[in-house]
Amino acid sequence: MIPPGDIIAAAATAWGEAAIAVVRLTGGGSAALADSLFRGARPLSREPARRMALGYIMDGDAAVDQVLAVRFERGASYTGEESVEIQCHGGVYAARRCLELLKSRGARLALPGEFTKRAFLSGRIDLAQAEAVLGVVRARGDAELVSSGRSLQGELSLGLKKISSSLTALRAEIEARIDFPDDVGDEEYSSYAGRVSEISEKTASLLSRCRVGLTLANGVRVAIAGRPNAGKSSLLNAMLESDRAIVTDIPGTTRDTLDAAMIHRGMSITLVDTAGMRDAGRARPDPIESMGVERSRAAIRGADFCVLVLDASAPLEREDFEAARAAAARPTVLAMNKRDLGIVLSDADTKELGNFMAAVETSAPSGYGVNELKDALFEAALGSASPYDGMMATERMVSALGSARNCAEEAARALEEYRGADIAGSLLSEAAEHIASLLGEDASEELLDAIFGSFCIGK
Ligand SMILES: Nc1nc2c(ncn2[C@@H]2O[C@H](COP(=O)(O)OP(=O)(O)O)[C@@H](O)[C@H]2O)c(=O)[nH]1
Ligand SMILES: [Mg+2]
Repeated sequence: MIPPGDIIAAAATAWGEAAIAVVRLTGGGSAALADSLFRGARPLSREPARRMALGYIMDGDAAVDQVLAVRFERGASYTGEESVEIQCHGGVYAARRCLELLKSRGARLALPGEFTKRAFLSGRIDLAQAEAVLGVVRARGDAELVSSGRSLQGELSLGLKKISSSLTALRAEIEARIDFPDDVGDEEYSSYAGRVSEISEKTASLLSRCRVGLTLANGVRVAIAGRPNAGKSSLLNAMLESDRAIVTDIPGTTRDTLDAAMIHRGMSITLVDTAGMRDAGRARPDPIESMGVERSRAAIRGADFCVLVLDASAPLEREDFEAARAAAARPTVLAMNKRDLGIVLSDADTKELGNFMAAVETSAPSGYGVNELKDALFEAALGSASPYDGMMATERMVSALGSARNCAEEAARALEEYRGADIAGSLLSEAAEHIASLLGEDASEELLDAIFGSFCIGK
């Protein structure tokens, strides 16, 4: 609960030189508090709600800044509470002064995410929507923004609520029969089982869309492995369409790993160039190079996927096998590079290296096949799902949805096997609890602190 009169204030825009800096405050009595330092044609509390008023922020008799201010009424603001927003001139000083004045009049500085937390506590948005706000703020690509917007608008919440009410209705029906198990016929059991399966399918479909949203939010990390001179750095540059990595024909040029991010079809992909697997068994291994090889292995372990680059114009070498062994730690896409020089490697050759999700012929200098390679990575991450069907979700949400689906599936099995309506009933109530946790019903203070603590101050 929010104590009455607890007015919080924060800068809503980033500190720095900019056109405007927005300071906002929320809580019962915000407009009256703003009246104590705003001087316009009339007190802000007497201006119509949601209408900008021009005036000055006063420190005693001195004007600190000329501002535009607006008040929002309870029930019609971001937080759901009475709120005020003051647009100071950009830069740091005027807004900071305005905040200090607000503090001296009784407001306190907001904690991270406290505005959005209040929107949740006042019931204006549920937890799934609150977390989607963060998705919008952090979006790096188009698809991610679309999926966050969708969750923010409440599409995910609506899906969850529908599942929740089907669960409740069905549970009530099943539980009413528990007291008279002998009266429950086979047909009734299988009709219940059918309805539970339907719920579990709906949950699974929501889950897969949330997985897409989570993948978009996390982005994917891809390590580029292969023997020295296969063309790893060249391919990285071609994928980025910039010369990030140094390319030479001297094997072992890349000694450290290098990260670079790009967006492909709305998804953020971080490419990690690696030093390449040099034959560790050489007579006099270079110590810096050896460290690079160790880092390459660590980079692969830290990645979601791997691209194994082969010089397809030459026969396989021992180092290719070494690189393939390291890459095998992650699902891997094969790049058959140097296609322009003529491909000599056969399918049988590459089969000896292992199993791959896809193989793409590339030629780094001309960019041939590079887009296909990006597509292959995209499909490795998202399968056939369209990124634009995603719904923004967090690990917590995906895991709760997964548990709800498991409970529903198990309940359907229990009913199919006539294992008793009571087992099914309790599994369904467990599923309902997982769904409720997604919407934030009965959320603990610790959970809320963990979620909103990752927001910025002023959001
Ligand atoms: N002809 C041709 N040369 C390539 C291709 N990719 C890379 N190279 C050349 O191969 C050499 C090694 O490339 P580099 O990207 O440094 O390989 P890395 O050691 O795997 O990072 C350089 O001289 C590149 O210009 C390609 O597709 N075709
Ligand atoms: Mg290199």
